[in-house]
Amino acid sequence: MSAERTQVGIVGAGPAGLVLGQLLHEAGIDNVILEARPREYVEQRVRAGVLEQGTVDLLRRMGLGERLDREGIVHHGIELRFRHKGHRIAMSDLTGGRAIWIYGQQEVVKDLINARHDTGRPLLFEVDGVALHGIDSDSPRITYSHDGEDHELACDVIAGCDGFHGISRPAIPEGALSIYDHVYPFGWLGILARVAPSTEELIYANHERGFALHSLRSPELSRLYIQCDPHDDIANWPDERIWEEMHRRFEADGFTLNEGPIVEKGITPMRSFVVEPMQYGRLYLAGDAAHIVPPTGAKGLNLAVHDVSVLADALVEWFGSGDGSKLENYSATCLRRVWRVQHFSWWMTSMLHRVSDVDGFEEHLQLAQLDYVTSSEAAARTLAENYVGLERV
Ligand code: FAS
Ligand code: PHB
Repeated sequence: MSAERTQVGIVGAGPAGLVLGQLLHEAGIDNVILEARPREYVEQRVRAGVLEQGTVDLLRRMGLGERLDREGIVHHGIELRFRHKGHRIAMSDLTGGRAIWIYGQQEVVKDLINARHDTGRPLLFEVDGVALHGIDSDSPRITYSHDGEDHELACDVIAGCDGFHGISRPAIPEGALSIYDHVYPFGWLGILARVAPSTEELIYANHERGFALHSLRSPELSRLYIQCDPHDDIANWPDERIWEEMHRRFEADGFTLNEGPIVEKGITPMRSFVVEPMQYGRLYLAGDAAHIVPPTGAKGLNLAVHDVSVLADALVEWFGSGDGSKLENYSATCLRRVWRVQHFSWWMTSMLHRVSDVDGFEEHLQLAQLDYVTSSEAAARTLAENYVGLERV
């Protein structure tokens, strides 16, 4: 067993772990990132596609804006489509110029991994058997094996950035966490298609056959989602059936949906999940390790980045001056934004997805909400400021 030491041990090389590692590096704080999967897998995993203004501002401040500014696509509005008619929400006009960027999560991860290598600091892929020890002591440790050798990493602090299915959250004793978990009775069937997007801005459609979302990745790549049974098997969805359903749900005067080869497809269940507190002893949870939002609000990645920007700030102060006040308040500070984002994501999800609705009451409520948010400037501004990302919560 070889023994190493660092100040911050980071489990997981997703957006949360990689951004934290970079921010700590910039502050001269020693850290090690441990990732279970191979580099190729982490860099190819198709997930988020929308970056909030605040996330883009932070990546630029970290010197990671070059490719984002060259290849990312800025959007100043979104479309809400219902009763087969589109309604634009002019987000930038309603928020003093704030916007969103279309830039794939895997592109953000690639940029962060390249930046990490430029720092020369450790980022180990394909680690096995990661386990946490002494998290409620002043000398927590992480044990793991890598390249067939067992290692023990002594730390001052551990950051659990290992996602929903990671080992960090379960390392916290039963009963020490309050768990809020809401699973939706529907999922998303998502596709990546090698065809020019059929729209300049994202289209969120509420349709009698269910929700649909037209997003994109580049002028050649479209990303689309439709509401489906979360337990359905993707094998039941041959490409023709997917396109037929897409055409029906995006139907509107003067709109044509471009079809092309589907290069990736999958079904994702949807849940709203939060644990409180997001810290236990010297273990700090960030991102999907602590909370999951339904993707309707495009918030998961952005919330993960916000968590670690709060954690990095608190750690810089603690290691720098010994003042632990921000670290003690890490969970409370993050949870204010977590619940705001949970509410927004649940609200968007409830307004846009169809549930079995015997008497049509739910449907009328949804359409009344959509009529209001697309006719009242005050209501549209509420949606816009949450979607581009609130500066303060
Ligand atoms: P991640 O899950 O990204 O990263 C955790 C890392 O930890 C992984 O690399 C994993 O391999 C590693 N790990 C796990 N267990 C480990 C162990 N035991 N040891 C070592 N490493 C371990 N969010 C948005 O903001 N916008 C969107 O448009 C959007 N679309 C989405 C679409 C889909 C289909 C999905 C599934 C999610 C979407 N999300 C979206 C949410 C998503 O982006 C997550 O919020 C984001 O990946 C969270 O980042 P992390 O917390 O870093 O977790
Ligand atoms: C995406 O582009 O993958 C995307 C966009 C908006 C969402 C969810 C996913 O709300």
